[in-house]
Amino acid sequence: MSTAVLSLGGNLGDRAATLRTALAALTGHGLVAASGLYETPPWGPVEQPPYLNAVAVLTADRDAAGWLGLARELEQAAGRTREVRWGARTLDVDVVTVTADDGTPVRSDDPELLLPHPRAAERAFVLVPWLALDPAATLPGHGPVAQLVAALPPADVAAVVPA
Ligand code: PH2
Ligand code: MG
Ligand code: MG
Repeated sequence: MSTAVLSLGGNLGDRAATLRTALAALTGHGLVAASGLYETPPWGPVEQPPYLNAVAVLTADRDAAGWLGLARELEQAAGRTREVRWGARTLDVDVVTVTADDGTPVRSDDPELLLPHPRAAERAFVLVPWLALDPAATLPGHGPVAQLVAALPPADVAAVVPA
């Protein structure tokens, strides 16, 4: 058994329907809690439409590779194709953290699955929904999510708005 934090996002098609469908599918996979949907400005070097993002926490009999497999299943079910890095997509599901049953954070340097997610600490679209879902959340190696949100540029935080 392990607990995973997943970040879900999409900016093509009916974004809300895609995210709601993905979150509904997670109820069959050990969903513990899910954030609401947040409207977020696109992050990164590619010009693209705004995203809807959400965060989910799940506990199930999966290891890190198993969580990545579930993320890819959800992406495929949403018609995701592999395209430009950081570009527009119907659904992106990223594994942010995996925590073993004894509370130990799982670390992975597999380029297919870096854990904890190497850019989560900078991303308001991950941290703000995660903090709303779990005020006690911590990002292994970085500290409490509340402190990470407090350290972000206030404009980044203010731009992540409940949808
Ligand atoms: N995902 C990306 C690139 N940029 N921006 C926002 N706001 N939300 C995302 O989920 C996102 C992004 C590629 O994974
Ligand atoms: Mg991503
Ligand atoms: Mg991804």
